[in-house]
Amino acid sequence: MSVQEYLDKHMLSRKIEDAVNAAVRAKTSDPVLFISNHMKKAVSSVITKVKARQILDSRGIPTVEVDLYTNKGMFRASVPSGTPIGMYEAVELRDGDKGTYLGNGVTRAVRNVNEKISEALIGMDPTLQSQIDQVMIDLDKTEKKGELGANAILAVSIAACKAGAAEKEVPLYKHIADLSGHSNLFLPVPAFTVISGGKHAGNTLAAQEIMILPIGATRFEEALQMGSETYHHLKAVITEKYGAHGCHVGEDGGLAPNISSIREGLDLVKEAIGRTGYNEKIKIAIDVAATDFCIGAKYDLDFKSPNKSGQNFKSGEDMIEMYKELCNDYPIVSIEDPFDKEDWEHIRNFCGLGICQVVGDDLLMSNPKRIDRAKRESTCNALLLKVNQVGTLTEAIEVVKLAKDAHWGVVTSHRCGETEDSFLADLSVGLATGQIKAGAPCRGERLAKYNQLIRIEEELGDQAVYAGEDWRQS
Ligand code: 2PG
Ligand code: MG
Repeated sequence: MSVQEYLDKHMLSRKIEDAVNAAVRAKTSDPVLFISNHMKKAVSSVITKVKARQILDSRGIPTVEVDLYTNKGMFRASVPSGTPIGMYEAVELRDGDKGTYLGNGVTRAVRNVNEKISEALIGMDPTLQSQIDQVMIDLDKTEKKGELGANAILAVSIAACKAGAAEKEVPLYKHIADLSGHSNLFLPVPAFTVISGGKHAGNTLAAQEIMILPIGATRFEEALQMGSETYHHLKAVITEKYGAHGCHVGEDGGLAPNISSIREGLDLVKEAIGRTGYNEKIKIAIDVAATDFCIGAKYDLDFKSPNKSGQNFKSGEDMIEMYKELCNDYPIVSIEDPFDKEDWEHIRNFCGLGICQVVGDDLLMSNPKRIDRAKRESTCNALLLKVNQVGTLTEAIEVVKLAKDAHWGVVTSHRCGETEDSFLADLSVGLATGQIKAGAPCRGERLAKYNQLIRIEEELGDQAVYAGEDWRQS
């Protein structure tokens, strides 16, 4: 490495220039001492070590955890994982050795952090998030981060962000807001998954999630209380109707009674909301995840009932009619992935009706090109942000900007395979997304996020603003 490259890598030229400028401004009589003290302070804030390991996520499947060290201490981050959807998302690097963890090991990604990324980042200033992310992108050299693995890169990116906040001595959400260039901080409206289905549960419900949104709460803490109370009333409603075994939970912590229609699930949720007395303060959202049961041009709503599969096929038009009726009969304000990820025609037609928020998750895969197309064709009006489909924090910030430029709603989202990392909470506040989906108000890996939002609200005190009725405009 040449001297110039070394200076550039560690941002030393800029720091030396800053120190000299400060000495000139101070008109110091001892510039050498002044500059050396200034430099000592400036270079104290560097990454000194990056160490990764393999841990297990909430499904018991390996994922990557990183400890990133600076002179300020150790900063830990781990990455979530979900059901892979396709060619547009960043690559989650897995070992593929069927004899170990059924092929799901991440030791290659871990090695990439310990051997390649670590060497490239040591000496860098942790506050310079975009440079850190760019170094990893350049090192990877592939479009979808397939060489180092997005799971390796993202874990380091998040750990660096935590180190950057500590370096600046500001809360994590504040550092994220600075990085994204705005000053609005909102506590998001939580979308609590209360009923699980689809690929997330063993029942026969085709749709993946029924969620509740406490839009009428005045504070996040109150929203969490409403969510918890509704969840427990729902448990009682389900127990009365299906017995206690109806209260097993799916991967996101939602209850998974053996129901087979969305209407059945919505009736249970409506009954539970009624018992809380919160009524119109709580709205409903659905993640249909329709890609999972689209066969050809038809939707198989009985895809999980082996005896009935194929008998309840619906066309795209039938699905639009079904959604219209559901939105009419229940307080539904948001539907995610109502159609297959390539069924641009029907989602556009449905979105055009303007009945509710239409969220693109599998449709968009948090991919800028797909977001651009959706903006041009008006196929949805909200983004589900899954940071691990993007791969770095800097790019995730850009993706959110794309959505906000189109005046879309933005939902900061967990994955079905989560860890106890609470980063998502700070991210949703720092990016002022107005909405967060982190599963049920139940199970530790989900509550890691919601409980962190309680702490953030407490820390912000009088400055805390709950997105509430402005959940889509934050
Ligand atoms: C979704 C997510 C989270 P997964 O579809 O919105 O619930 O699921 O992580 O399986 O993609
Ligand atoms: Mg989804």
